[in-house]
Amino acid sequence: MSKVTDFVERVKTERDAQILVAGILFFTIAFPVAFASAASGVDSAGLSAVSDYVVNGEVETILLEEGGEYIQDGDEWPVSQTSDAVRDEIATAGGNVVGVRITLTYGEDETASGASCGVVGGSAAADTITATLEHNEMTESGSGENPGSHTVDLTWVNLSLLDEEVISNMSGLEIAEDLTAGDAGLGAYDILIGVTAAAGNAGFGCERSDNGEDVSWKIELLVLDFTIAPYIEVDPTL
Ligand SMILES: [Ca+2]
Ligand SMILES: [Ca+2]
Repeated sequence: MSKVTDFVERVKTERDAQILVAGILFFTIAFPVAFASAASGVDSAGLSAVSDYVVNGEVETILLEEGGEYIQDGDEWPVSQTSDAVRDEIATAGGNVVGVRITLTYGEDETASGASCGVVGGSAAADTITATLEHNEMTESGSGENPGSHTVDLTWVNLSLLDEEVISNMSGLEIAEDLTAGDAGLGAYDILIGVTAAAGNAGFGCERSDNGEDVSWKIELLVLDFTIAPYIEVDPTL
């Protein structure tokens, strides 16, 4: 007789075996029911009502690329990145990719040539360094002048919710939806870095020239982790 058949026979006849079976059935049926009702209780009582909520969020950055290039005047340098390259880091950070960021730094490389440059060398004219970020047909651009640095963020969730102390007139679920990117945050990120150079004026016998600029950059993904809790007002007079 197999062990299973043996056990079935014991269940038919022995009281201890019957209690064991009843216990197993209770735990396998009762616990999922208990957890399910607890979870739906949180939903219905906690976040689905339109009420006052407090959101705590933290944006983590994941490095996609650090690079640099001498970009000629009038040229644009393209950079293509995808979320696949940092899939594990995204998962570790919680998976909610809400934006892409580029930080650019640049100096000034104008040259002055001519016998009188030591006296009437003039001064540099600022170049314009521009970055354009694109993801899922959304774009964001930002420019800066050299020498210096600037940052451009392209984001696709309502990050302004994080700046509010208390959010009213929304349900917690709506807030969560507005802060969650899902699959729309993943995929390709296309970046263009452009330089428009300008040369300053110098005095007689000296000429300034500027062919472009040496630009360094850091490209990062922005990953948002957040919690939403009902806002409970404490009466200070109590
Ligand atoms: Ca210049
Ligand atoms: Ca330059």
